[in-house]
Amino acid sequence: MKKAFISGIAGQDGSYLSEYLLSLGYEVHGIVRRNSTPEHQESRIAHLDSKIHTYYGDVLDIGSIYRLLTQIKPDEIYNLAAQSHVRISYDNPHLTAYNNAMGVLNMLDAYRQCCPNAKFYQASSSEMFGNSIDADGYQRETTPLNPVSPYGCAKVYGYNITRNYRNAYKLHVCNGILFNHESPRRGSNFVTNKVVKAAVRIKLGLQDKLQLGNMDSYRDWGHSKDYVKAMHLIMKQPEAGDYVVATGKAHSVREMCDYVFKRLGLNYEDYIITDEKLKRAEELDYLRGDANRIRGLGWQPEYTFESMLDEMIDYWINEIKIK
Ligand code: G4F
Repeated sequence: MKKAFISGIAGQDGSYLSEYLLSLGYEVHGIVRRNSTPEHQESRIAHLDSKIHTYYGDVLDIGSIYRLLTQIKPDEIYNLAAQSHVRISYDNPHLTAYNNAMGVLNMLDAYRQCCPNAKFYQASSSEMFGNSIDADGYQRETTPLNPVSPYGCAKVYGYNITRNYRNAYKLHVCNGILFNHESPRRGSNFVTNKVVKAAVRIKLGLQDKLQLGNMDSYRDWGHSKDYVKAMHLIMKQPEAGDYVVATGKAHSVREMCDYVFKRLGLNYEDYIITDEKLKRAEELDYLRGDANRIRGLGWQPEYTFESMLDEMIDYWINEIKIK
């Protein structure tokens, strides 16, 4: 039985990855950050409680990482822990750098010393590209990294130190460069889930208006369930490498709002108010990924933009009606 160790196991991707690895027969271990409201902290993995092994831990608490990796001796390590909100990285730039840059180094170094025969996955991000875009309108593995947020800058360090450990120490370490990926488990301060939840509440008469920031940026949105399968596929390769994971289709925030409100029989223009505070000091305008490299290994997403949003709409209708 293979053993996996996941930092960020209680997050959206950590929870779907745990389910996927369990379905493949893995023993799954992971660290959960302590916070003051424990009842919310593990809600995404509560249904897996008896099947996975969780420990309090943090990528900044180097001692606990060394201890756990020494004890568990995993075959695969997935470093998913991060301060994952781009706008909040402007409010907390130092914390974002500690978690998303130093946290990667901590994990890599503990891995190198405790279990160097394992494989290591780093959750890199399309936010690293910033406003770099190839002439054909896509970002891919070779597109220059030109980050436009404290989050993106920290992720570039994580990406580079991962490549450095691969080359310098001949370790099996990989970067998945994931474009935006969503699901009903997405935090509701990310734009898709924020819009879906608010639109359902408006439909049910529980809310009048929705405040949003920039409506004209484009994102390549996929489903987290599809993307965790890509993570595992990347790790399965005999040779370590870096892979873009994306759908290849871009939609604006405005188009996403239009789809969601229309599905509920509403016109988004009647409800959305622009709030300058929700805009970023520097915006990333357009993301569309060319995932040909990983598609060449057989990966392809099962969800479309529409079926992903439909699932989120159904989730919130059930969730809100029950309460
Ligand atoms: O949903 P978002 O906050 O995602 P963002 O910033 O693209 O970052 C996500 O994807 C990255 C991959 O590229 C990940 F690395 C990162 O961890 C995260 O998962 O915002 C998407 C777009 C942005 O252009 C933002 O300006 O939506 C725009 N937006 C407009 N109004 C808003 C809002 N975003 C949020 N969160 N809240 C708003 O009210």
